[in-house]
Amino acid sequence: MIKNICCIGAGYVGGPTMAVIAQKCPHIKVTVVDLNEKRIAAWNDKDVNNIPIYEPGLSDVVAEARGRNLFFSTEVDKAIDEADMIFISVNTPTKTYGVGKGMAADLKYIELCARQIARVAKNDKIVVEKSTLPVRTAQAIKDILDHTGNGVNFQILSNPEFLAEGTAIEDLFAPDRVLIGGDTTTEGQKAIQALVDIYANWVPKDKILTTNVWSSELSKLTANAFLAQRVSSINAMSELCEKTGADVNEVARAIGMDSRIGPKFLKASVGFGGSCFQKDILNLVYIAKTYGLNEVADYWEQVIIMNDHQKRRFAKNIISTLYNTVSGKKIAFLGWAFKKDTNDTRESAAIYVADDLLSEQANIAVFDPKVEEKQVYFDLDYLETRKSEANKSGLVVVDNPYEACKNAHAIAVLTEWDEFATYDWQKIYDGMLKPAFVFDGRNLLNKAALEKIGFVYQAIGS
Ligand code: UPG
Repeated sequence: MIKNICCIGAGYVGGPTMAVIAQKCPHIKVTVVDLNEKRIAAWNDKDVNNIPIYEPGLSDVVAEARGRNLFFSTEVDKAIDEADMIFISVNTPTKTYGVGKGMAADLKYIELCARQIARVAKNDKIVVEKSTLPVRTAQAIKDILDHTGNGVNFQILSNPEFLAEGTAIEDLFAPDRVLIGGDTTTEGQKAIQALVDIYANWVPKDKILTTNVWSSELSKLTANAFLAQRVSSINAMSELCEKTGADVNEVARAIGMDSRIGPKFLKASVGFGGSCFQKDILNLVYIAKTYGLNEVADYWEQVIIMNDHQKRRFAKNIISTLYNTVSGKKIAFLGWAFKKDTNDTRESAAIYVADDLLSEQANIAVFDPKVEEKQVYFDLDYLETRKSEANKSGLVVVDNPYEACKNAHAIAVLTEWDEFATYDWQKIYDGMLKPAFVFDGRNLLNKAALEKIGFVYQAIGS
């Protein structure tokens, strides 16, 4: 029976997942460690509203378990030493250098974790891959752990996380499934059972799926690839709808009622973002290429190509509609996050649309209910398209949507925040230059109501 869990990495996955395990299993001590002192201090902040991740319901879970059986610490070695089970939940960004640059996952941090565990461990441990990893990473971890020479036995499990941002706690409380991959040996099966027993404290048994390690690793990449592929598929149709007079919302509803297709993930948009979809598909493409499976690689790469196209053509359409020039024109951005209910901006479509418009010398005013100014500039500077000063002079971040839209030529909706639909659109219209354009990248606003006010309204795919 597992009594002591350590999780390396206090980020978007490790933090919420461990908080829920601790809450549901008061008999298990859970310690989340991270080298980042600031982040750990934030997780330990007396005011539970100051924890570093915003997720509905998370602060309640942390408030209940923290100090009881949930701990956040920077003492990595100590936590590894004491644990029977160690989750690795560090980031695996796309490589920015060397072979596989821009495609392969950078496993540097994973390997460092494995080496640290190998150095510290004095008794047998189960090591769980929680980070999304390329298939066969477990082998690398095992190679490192099996050469400690101190007689310690390790079992490696793969237990990918499927939670989505903004609904993390909901997803953890009632997952569609929990996936656990392990060795087919007796010891492997025992390790699998130990992790099954933890989840069984709150997840129905029939939703806990066990497989071999490789299937589990690959299932995670496959799930994200399929989800992203649906978005790119409907986005591809959105462009065709615009040319033919069909309405992509109607098409999505019509096909979604086919039970074999299903209604979810068929919302046309300015393009998908987030930390996972693009990274995981690029990774999949890279793995396929490594095995010489070029058709497989090309097939999945097309999902990314379509997504890039969708972002680009949104920006292009703004420019051409505004009489082929946005130079010196104010354009208001409603939303910067990659989706609603999160302050996460990684790979957000907004970044790329802004980048294109800034290159055309537009003046952008951004309002997002949760994203901070410094993050917006960080995202733009990261692209290295132009100097930091140029980003600062071309774009401002404001904390009021009406101010963002004041004297603007056009409004672009980049994130589907619910509150955008509730604004006083008459007031916004009155403050804008005419004709007043709205480019709704999320098909969120009411076309008829806006047109009645006088807006020139354009949605995606109709
Ligand atoms: N999106 C659309 N149209 C849709 C659905 C989604 O444009 O019909 C966009 C959405 O706006 C966002 C992106 O797709 O930009 C991704 O959305 P979502 O999947 O909700 O967000 P993530 O939090 O990135 O979650 C994904 C998987 C989750 C997985 C996680 C990390 O849904 O299961 O754990 O990535 O791997």
